[in-house]
Amino acid sequence: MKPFCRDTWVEVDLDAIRANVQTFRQHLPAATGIMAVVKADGYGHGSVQVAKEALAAGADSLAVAMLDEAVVLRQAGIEAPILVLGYTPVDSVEVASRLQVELTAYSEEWIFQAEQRLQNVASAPVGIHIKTDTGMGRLGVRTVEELMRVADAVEHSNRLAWTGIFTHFACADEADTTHVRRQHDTFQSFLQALRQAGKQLPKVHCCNTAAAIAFPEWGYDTIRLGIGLYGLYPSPYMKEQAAVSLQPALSLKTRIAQVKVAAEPFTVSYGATYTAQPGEQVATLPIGYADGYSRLLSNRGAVLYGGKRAPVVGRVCMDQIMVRIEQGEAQVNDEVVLYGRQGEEEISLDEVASLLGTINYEVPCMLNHRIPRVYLRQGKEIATVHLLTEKSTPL
Ligand code: UAH
Repeated sequence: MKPFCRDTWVEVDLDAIRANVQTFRQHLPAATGIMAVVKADGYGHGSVQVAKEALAAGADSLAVAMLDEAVVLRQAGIEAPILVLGYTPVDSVEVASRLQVELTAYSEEWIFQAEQRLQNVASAPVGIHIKTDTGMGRLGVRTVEELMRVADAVEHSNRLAWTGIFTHFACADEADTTHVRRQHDTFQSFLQALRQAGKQLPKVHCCNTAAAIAFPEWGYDTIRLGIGLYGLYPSPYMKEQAAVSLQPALSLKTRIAQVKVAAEPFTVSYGATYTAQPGEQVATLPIGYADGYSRLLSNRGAVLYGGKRAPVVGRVCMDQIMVRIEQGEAQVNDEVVLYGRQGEEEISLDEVASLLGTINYEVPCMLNHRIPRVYLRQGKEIATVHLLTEKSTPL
């Protein structure tokens, strides 16, 4: 029996994930590790499956945005080091301690509070990566003085261990390298100040995918590999440069639910914004904006059928869309590709992002738990995950 009851699914090619890790392995200095960034459920691909594949392919640690995402990985039996990149409320530090998850810190106050909360906790000290804000304007210490105070506080703690220092770049994916170079200079000056104060530097990291591609020599102890892990380039500029060759891992597929051939004109979907003309073949597909297929694709998007493009006609509904199929006689159950390849044609996440006026990162993240994930190795299905029907705590 099929493990899910709908004809719309995401396919994740684990061989592509593996190949992308290996590509970065070759691109980077041998001493630089790879921290696989699997926040946001692995950018919509499934954090547990991507994490396992990335680790098997040569990544040595993982990163998430929030502690709950790390809990999911530990519950799945993953023992590799995990860093939470974002803010952790201090009342959750016991969870981090119990699960041995490293946290990001950037305030003396937070460190004192965390230290107090952990006084009666028996497990090993919680690893802390200090975040420096060198020009992102988001999280992190901004001056050498602040950095010294935070570093001293962590060093003096017996419940926290200083295990990392990092920064995050704002413009590493752009042709103009002024901002990223300025940020890197500031980061270097922070590191130098710590050395001069006699401090032993822990794990140092600053590169996201874009910086790892453009400046592999800035890899330090590890890079934080996000979008590149999934086979996507951080920006159209970086795609054009093609300094590394990446393989997209995600496809979105469905099957036709109904076919109508217009004997006379009929209007399609809410608002009747499209009229099918006699002879036109309109197929209804079981996917909509409630799955993360944006309503902004109404009368703009396209899908692939029989290796050819078929335009989305009318408005995207909550659970269904309609497409005009111009070749062949479409049948109920025929496969349609919404994102990915079919034959020689491709609808890339970059193309969809550009239609939506956003970045490729957002497109897979929008695909939510209504859509089952099917994992492939060598083109064969090896596992499925359908979060919608997974058991949860009863009310
Ligand atoms: C702090 C931090 C992030 O928020 C994200 C990443 C990964 O970025 P890419 O997806 O662009 O590689 C790293 N670090």
